[in-house]
Amino acid sequence: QKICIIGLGYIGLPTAAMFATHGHSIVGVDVNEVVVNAINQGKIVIEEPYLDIMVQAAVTSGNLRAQTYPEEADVFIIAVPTPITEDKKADMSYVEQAANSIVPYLKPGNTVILESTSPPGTVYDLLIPILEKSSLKIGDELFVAHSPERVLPGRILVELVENNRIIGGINEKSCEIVKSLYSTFVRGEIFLTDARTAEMCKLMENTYRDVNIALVNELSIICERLGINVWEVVRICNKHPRVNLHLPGPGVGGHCLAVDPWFIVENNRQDANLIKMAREINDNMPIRVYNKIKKLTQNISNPKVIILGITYKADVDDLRESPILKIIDLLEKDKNIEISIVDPHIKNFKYLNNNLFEAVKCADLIVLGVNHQEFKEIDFNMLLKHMRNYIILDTRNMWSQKELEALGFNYYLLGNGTN
Ligand code: SAJ
Repeated sequence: QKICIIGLGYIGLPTAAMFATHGHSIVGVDVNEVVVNAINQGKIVIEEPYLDIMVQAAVTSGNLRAQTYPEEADVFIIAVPTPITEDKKADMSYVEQAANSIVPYLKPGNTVILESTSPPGTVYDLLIPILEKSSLKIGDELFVAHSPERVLPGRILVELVENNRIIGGINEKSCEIVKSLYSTFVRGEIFLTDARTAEMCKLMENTYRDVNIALVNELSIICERLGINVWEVVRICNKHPRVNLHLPGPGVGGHCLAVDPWFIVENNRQDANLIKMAREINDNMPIRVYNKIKKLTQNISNPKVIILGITYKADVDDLRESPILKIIDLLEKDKNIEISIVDPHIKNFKYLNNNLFEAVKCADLIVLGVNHQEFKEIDFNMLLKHMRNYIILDTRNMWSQKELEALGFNYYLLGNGTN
């Protein structure tokens, strides 16, 4: 089939490449010409394991080409961002623009799939009214479904194939058409439901994770005050067959967990208490890390602080909603503190110096923000030669307290009330 995919970002592009390498003819659309030109040369501008190889194969086969405007197709997939506004509401402008952009190209028998994460009601209240401008009979001549993406950055290509998939069609025919389409590459189970339920399922999956992380972050604060090591509590509790505590840390980032719960809160303020509070707990974690940094450097004049890792999580190049950026914002306001950043996944950022040994010259405190693989193999003996004071704040429980203390570091683990 011919598929037109609007939005060639973290979801649209892997999906396009996947369909293209499974025999479909794909026109990828993005407003960003840099992205479009790169793809047409078989290259990518984002970091995701194996995506470069797949895009290259897809483009070389002739099944994938990119452009800045849509064209006629059998199926249209909308995979544009749904960010959050300042006042914590879903910004649906990209979905709106994408939907409007395909209206002139819609023909009887076409299918429109919304993959973007959206507040419950989006398909009926926003998408369908736009699609109706085509004068096609919705559900009869034009089939519509919400099939939310649920893949984990860093494992996108594996999870696109192996994860179960939700398809929320506006009627049975829409469900069946979309199911047979995704069946070309999905090996997981495909669950059919209505559009509104699909919208809520997607939001609740990320909310479940956010609330669980908030629970353990709250526990981490309590443990620190009571002189208990939260990491030990989590390790032991999780031996129970029905307990699965998540991992505490410096906060929750990314364009999903830090955003999606607000899409539920938005129109349910009177009922969504736990969900809202969890968001607030996680959003406050960077302040706690900042306070800890202040405490650890209080007796040093003009302390130099090195932040290792600033992305929203390990082994990705994505900075969206990263809690580490909030810590940096707070540190910046403190004119006495000198900041240096090391992140092998980032090429361009203020204070960035990816030569670790140069960055730590005369440093007093190393803060591990993100547990990238690269930071597992650090030569701490070399660090000792360059630093002024030997303090470490590990927010991810990546390193061994015993080993670092034996080398002469003052090692602090976030959430460990015993150190
Ligand atoms: N985090 C913790 N503690 C944990 C787990 C994560 O603090 O125990 C933090 C991470 O450091 C990061 C944030 O949470 O800052 C989010 O990371 P993540 O790995 O939990 O999730 P994402 O945002 O990369 O991807 C999520 C996934 N959702 C679920 O697992 C329910 C993914 O499957 C979704 O497709 C994706 O959101 C999305 O696009 O919605």
